[in-house]
Amino acid sequence: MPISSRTALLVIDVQNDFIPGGQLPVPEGDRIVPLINRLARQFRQVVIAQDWHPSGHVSFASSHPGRQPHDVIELPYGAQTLWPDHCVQASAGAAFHPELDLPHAQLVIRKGCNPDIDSYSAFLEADRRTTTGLAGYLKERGIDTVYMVGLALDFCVMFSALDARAAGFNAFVVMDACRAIDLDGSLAAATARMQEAGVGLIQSSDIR
Ligand code: VGL
Ligand code: ZN
Repeated sequence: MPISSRTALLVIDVQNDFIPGGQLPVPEGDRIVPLINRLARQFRQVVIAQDWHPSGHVSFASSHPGRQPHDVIELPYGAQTLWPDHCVQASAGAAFHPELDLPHAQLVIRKGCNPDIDSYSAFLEADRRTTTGLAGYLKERGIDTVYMVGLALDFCVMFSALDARAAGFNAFVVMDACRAIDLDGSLAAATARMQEAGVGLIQSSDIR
């Protein structure tokens, strides 16, 4: 697959809290950083997503007395998995992995900033109504195809890929440039959902 000028790379949540040693570590999350750096060199258009929660965010178990991380609660917009406090705005855990090297990235899109709404997706918050503006940005720049890499494959990468498809983009997930949390079979479920939605699941060696 050659890369056209109408294509962007979306690098999702490669932040310290999602790396082993962070607050919500994704196994082997650090391993993909050199590959992402290398892949990104092949893309003219690079966008970075950054999970960016206010303290006391609704997705934090600590905001719900008696609840533990990984509990699932009902919120006005539906089921919400609870997490340890993570990616608190301007904290060290919210910063990008120190070796992430994307000097030519043109946009950092921060998500999950609304205290009452989570946002796994870089396009649409969990209420499925509030947009981040990313689809409009990409469309105004003539982008019709989005490749995605990053963390976590079964949460933020999957929802971003599904929403990219729903917004009319061709969408590819570069599987070896992602890692998963894999909570209760979430990785297998994510793979099936993405395939069903027409997301291309590829390897970095498919891009040249
Ligand atoms: C993510 C859980 C909570 C992710 C973000 O980046 O996949 N997962 N916040
Ligand atoms: Zn989060």
